[in-house]
Amino acid sequence: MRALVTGGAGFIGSHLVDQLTHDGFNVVVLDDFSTGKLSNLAHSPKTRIIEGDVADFNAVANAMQGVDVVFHQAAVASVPKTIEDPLGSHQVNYVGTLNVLEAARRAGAQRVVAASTAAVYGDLPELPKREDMTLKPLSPYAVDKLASELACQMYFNLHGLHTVCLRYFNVFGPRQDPSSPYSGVISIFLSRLSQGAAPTIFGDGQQTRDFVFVKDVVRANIKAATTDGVGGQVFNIGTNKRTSLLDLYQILSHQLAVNLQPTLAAPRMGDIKDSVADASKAAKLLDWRAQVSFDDGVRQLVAEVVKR
Ligand code: NAD
Ligand code: UD2
Repeated sequence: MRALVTGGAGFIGSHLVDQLTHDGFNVVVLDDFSTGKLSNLAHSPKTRIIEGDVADFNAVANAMQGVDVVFHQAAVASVPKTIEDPLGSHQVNYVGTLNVLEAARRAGAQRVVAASTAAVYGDLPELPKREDMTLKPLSPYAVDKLASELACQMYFNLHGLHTVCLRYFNVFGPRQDPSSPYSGVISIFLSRLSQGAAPTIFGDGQQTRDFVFVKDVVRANIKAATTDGVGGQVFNIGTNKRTSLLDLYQILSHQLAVNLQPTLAAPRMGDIKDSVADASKAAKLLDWRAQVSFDDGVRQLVAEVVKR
């Protein structure tokens, strides 16, 4: 089986490449290296790497040759970047998905699994989030991800292409890049604490998130690609549990054995108070549940950081 991973040099994509390689897939990566790194693919040296842009149909069609299954991870994943450049990010986040679907259809690929996001739920208060709830995408990022979900469903309905979209909640794990202020909060806190610098908590720290470990997200992708009868479906990928930022701070400080007071700052504009998945649909139809507890995930991550 040949698998194409778009965005395969990124945080989540590279873990997916490692697992697919381990499972015996012949893996092709299409990535423009805008945020991805070649070093993320060091564990899978046999991967065929194509440098190219998902917004360029010919590049996608070329990478698609002989592919059976596609894992579409490439995106401008930073919400602020999509607010700054809605036209450019639309080419990647929506047109890129359309290119993947159309190239897959033309090449006779059987399945496409696409990365979506909990951002499609916006700031509506009802919790936990279920797939059938009202959606409220609040950024170009969320609108393009929702449009991509609809395009995936459309290709299933029109062409029978087996598409599945996964709404990831807050993913964390090794290789998450802490370099931007809008990187995942765990990667930022860990990077600062391990350098002896105090992180900033925006707001009172009581806000909660559903942190899901990257290896569980990889398992969800593989389940989505290998389960029959789920074409055209959308699934939440989260743990059903929420952790407050203050708890996160304490757990990280404890595991790193540091004692630093966080800097407190005003809440971020547009910050959502609480977010947590109801992931029972994935449990029922994909037989997927998060297996790595928050504490274990953080332990694995801290061990990697300390090793470096
Ligand atoms: P990432 O930035 O590490 O990975 C994205 C990858 O896509 C990078 O390797 C980047 O170089 C590549 N890429 C970007 N634009 C491209 C283009 N035009 N053509 C080809 N490649 C391109 O981010 P990530 O956290 O690994 O995100 C992976 C996917 O998961 C994205 O679709 C993102 O929207 C989604 N997602 C992530 C999270 C999270 O918590 N990390 C949450 C919800 C959804
Ligand atoms: C996540 C996604 C984002 C979008 C959004 C939709 C990530 C990295 N971001 O944003 O792409 O889908 O959900 O709701 O997955 N914080 C601090 N200090 C810091 C950094 C963050 O206090 O240095 C806070 C931040 O204000 C927020 C929480 O930590 O309350 C989580 O922040 P995040 O950027 O990791 O993720 P989130 O949920 O805001």
